[in-house]
Formats: sequence, C-alpha cells, structure tokens
Amino acid sequence: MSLAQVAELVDALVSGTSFRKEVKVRVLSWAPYYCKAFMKKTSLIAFLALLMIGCGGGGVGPEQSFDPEVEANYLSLLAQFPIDRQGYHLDGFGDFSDEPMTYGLILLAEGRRYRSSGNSEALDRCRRCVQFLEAHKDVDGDGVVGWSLDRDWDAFADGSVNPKGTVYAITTAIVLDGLSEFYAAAPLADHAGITSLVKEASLDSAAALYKNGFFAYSSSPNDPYFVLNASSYFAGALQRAIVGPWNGFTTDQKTDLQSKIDSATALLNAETQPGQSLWPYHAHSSPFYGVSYDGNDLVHHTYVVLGLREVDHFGGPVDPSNSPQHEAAMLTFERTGYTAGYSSAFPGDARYPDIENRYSDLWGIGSGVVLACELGRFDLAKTWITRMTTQFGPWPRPNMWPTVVAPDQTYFFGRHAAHALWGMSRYLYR
Ligand SMILES: [Ca+2]
Ligand SMILES: [Ca+2]
Repeated sequence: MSLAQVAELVDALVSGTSFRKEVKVRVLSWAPYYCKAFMKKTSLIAFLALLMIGCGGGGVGPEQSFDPEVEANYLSLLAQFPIDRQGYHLDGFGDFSDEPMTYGLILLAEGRRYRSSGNSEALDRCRRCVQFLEAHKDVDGDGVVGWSLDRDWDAFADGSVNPKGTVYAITTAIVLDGLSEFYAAAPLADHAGITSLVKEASLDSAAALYKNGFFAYSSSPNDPYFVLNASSYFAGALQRAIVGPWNGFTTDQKTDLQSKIDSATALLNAETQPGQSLWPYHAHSSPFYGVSYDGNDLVHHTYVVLGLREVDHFGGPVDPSNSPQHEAAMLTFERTGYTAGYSSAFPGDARYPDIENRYSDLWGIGSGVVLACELGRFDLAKTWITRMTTQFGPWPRPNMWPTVVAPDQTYFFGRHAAHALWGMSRYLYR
C-alpha cells in the first residue's frame, strides 16, 4: 500500500464519510505565532545575552528548565529534524520534500529557545533556516519573493494545478513570522541578510496576494479565494514585519501595507459567528462556502486567532477585551481525555453529525498549544502537550493521528511534527 493510500485510509478512518476532498483542500495548513509583549524588552534581553556570550557564539552553560520532562521531549523531537536539512521529511502528500513551512516553524521554535537561553545549537539551526529560505525565496524565478510548496499542487482539488514556486499566503506568513522571531531574538546581527529578505518578501508577497480587500490563498490566478486562516495569519505576520525600525520600509510602503492589513482584518471580523470568536473556513462570498463542512479545524482556527492578535499586538495596544472570547472559543475544542479537531460551538451540519467529537490531528494540537500559551492558559497547554506526547504513538516519532484513531498509521510527517515543536517551544521558553 502506498503512503498516499495510507493517508486516504487514515482519512476514511477519521471521518467515516466522504470527507477526503476537503481534507486534501486543507492539507496545506499553516499558522503564526508571536511573542507577546516583548518587542521592547526582547531587544534589551537579547543585547545583554549577546554581551554575556560574546555576541551569540556560544552557550550559557547548562540549561535549567522549569519543566525538564517537556524540555527533554522537545529536544528529542527536535533531533528528528537533521541539522543539515531540517525541513526535508516525509510530507502528507506521501513522499519526501524540502518544505519552507517547516523551516519557518523551526525558526519560530528555535528562535524562541535562542532568545531564552542563548543556546548555540538553536542559533546554528536558525541561521541555517535563514540560509535555506534565502536560497529558496524565488524558486520559479519570476522575480516575486515568497514561499511555496516543494511541488506542483492542485489547491482546492478543482483541476487547476499551481506550479511549484506559487506563493502561498500561509506558507509565507509562517516563514515571515519565523524570520521576525529569530531577528527579535538576535537583533544585533544581520544573519544571512535576514533584514532585506523580510523586506522584499513582505513587499512582493503582499502585492501578489492582495485581491479584493484580503490576502488570497495563493498568488496563482487559480486561487483568488478568501480563506480566512490564510489571510489572517498573513496579515499578522506582515504587521509584525513592518513595525520594526530594522527593515528599512519607506513611509509610503508602510502606509500601503498597513492599509492592506487593515482591510483584510476588517473583512475577517465581518465573517465572525455572532457572539463567538469562531469563523468559517471559507468566507461567505467564496464559491466553496457550504460545499462541505464550514467550520475550521483546530490548526486553522489557531491561525485565524493568532493572526488577528498579532495584528492587534504589533499594530497598537492589544485589546484585552478580545482575550476572554478567544479563550472561550479555544475551550470548545477541549474534551474529556482528548483534544477535538472541531469546535463544539460552531453551527451544526447534518452532513457531518459527529464532527465535533473527532480527535485533533498532530498539527492541530501542536498549534493549539501555541494558542493556549498566547492566552495565558499554560495549564491547558501542559495538558495538550501531555496528550501530544502520549496519544500519537511512540515519542519522539509522533504520527499524524492519535493511535486510537489510526492504530496502523506509523508515519512521521515533518510539517505536523514541526507544529508540535512550535507549541512546546512556546510553552517552555516564555
Ligand atoms: Ca517567485
Ligand atoms: Ca486548483
């Protein structure tokens, strides 16, 4: 049986219905992340850390974690990503590829570890990620900088195939956020030209993606659609990219990008379920709205919320009145003994009567840990980390699905596992 067949089987096991098409549509998952209130204090901390360790060249002695068990699990999972080719792994498509998204997620995870500890391995890993992303910033050679999948792909499974090199909003958002995370950890060095890389990727990809007031799913004319998680996370990552004095945007460029972010955010807020911080996967105006289940699974819900909060945080004072709503929405994914893939509060759909009882997959729960930490619910984050490390097969080679869902599925998918890494880093390195 091929890996692709296994993936189909797994999906059938999960859904019990013909849910496969939508899963394929959504397999390009992705998300954001950010540091809360430390743009200001990060600079000082990083400066002092660099003074102590000779400008980032070495470690700072034995690390002492407040949670050694989680840190040991983090480091054993990290070791599954070979340092000389960190994003090359088995992917959900069924073969091996070198995925920019994974490099972005490792930057998010290891950038935070480096900021917290000054660890020399974390610095080395981050620098290598930047080098890869610089070398793969325009793989189709059309002059537009942004990040893609390492393959041609038919997004939305509608017969239109995007070539490799197509800029995807979510991939580019994760990469931009990762670059910003690393730069915030070590702002005194221009690692491999990271500052110009962020600038050109921000300008090029925003121009290529912005259509009809939001950031489209991809730069391809095949995909002009308003997919909420992709537009939200891209807006958040772009907001973070343009606020710092380090990137060299002109005032006019900042004004233009800010207007795009503000428009995308306003359209996103207009899609909210009444009284809830829950959104559909496709905007109501999309031709795909209503074609299948409209709720977001946990990873895409997380991308939406983190993107909005990142816009909030880096665009001005965080509006604390949003946090209780975001927390309430997050808790609708919590069940007794497991973490669910879908909210219990999203409007029901007779075609999917049991969907709210399904388990989350690995990147759902991994990104969910990031969201829990962002909302200050470290207790819930710890609970979800424990499930992540015990319910998905033998650690440190977790499977895409919990073993109770897919007992025979034993494949380690790198992009899923990199989301788990991101969540654990967010929990450990505060
Ligand atoms: Ca290009
Ligand atoms: Ca397509």
